[in-house]
Amino acid sequence: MSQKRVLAIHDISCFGRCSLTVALPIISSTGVECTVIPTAVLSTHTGGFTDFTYRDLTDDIVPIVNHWKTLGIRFDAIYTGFLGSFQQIAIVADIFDKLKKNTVVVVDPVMADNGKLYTIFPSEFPIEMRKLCSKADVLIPNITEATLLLNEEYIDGPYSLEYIDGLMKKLTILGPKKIVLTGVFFDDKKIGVATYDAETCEKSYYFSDRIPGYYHGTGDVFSSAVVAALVNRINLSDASRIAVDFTVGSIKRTYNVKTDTRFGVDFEEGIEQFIRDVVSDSKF
Ligand code: PXL
Repeated sequence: MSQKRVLAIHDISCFGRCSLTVALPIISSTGVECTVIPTAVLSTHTGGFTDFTYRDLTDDIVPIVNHWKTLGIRFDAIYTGFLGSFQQIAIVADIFDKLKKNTVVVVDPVMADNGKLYTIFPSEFPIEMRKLCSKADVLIPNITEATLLLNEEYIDGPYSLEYIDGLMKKLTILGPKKIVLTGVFFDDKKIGVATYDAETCEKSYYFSDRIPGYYHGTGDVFSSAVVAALVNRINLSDASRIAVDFTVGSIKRTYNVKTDTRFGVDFEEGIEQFIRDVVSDSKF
């Protein structure tokens, strides 16, 4: 069996543990090659820091892909997260078409949380993001992103099972056949994920204790773990369960030592257990 290869298309936020600085170690740790296209270099992520630097690398993206086309490189998965502009979204959508060859496309439509579009994005951003999401095989939104993609009003939880199932079904109508919906809760104690596969009609729910506070980069830790598990031929519900355990463990370690929540979560000390979980469920 040849080694699997993922292409991760995200920015590099030099400090703050998100995007590529998270995707690379998590995906690589499971024995999968992680190729990257850095879309921008920032001194930190944009969540809670001011005066961060931003070097846009949009002009480099197409030449990188054109070079690869001469090399005939194939990817088992392409994984995208934070994208900084309409132009980047359009370019990445083209890349899916150019590079897809028996490739699973995973889109985390990073743009909003807690009912609000991130302030750095214009109000039309979800419309462009919807176009990208329509090309995904696996979509990993939180509830706010799901409502923006569906052009629905955001409502506060706790949610009902019918509401969550309805959101996931409607998202599959946009294009992706597999949905992993994060930030799902039916009461105030537990929070977790729901999954839906429109091809098999399978659904799953997995919850963990809610930890107080808002931790940056947890969406990227979670989605990177899902991608790593899926490429290791773990099914959608087990991949999501493993990713929840890994993310929650990372949040707990960070909560216990009271690190500044902007600095990201301590996922590094959970990697050993994460690898064990992936290996025990992997179909290889
Ligand atoms: O974690 C997502 C993310 C990635 N990259 C940048 C961000 C964010 C979230 O705010 O600002 C630059």
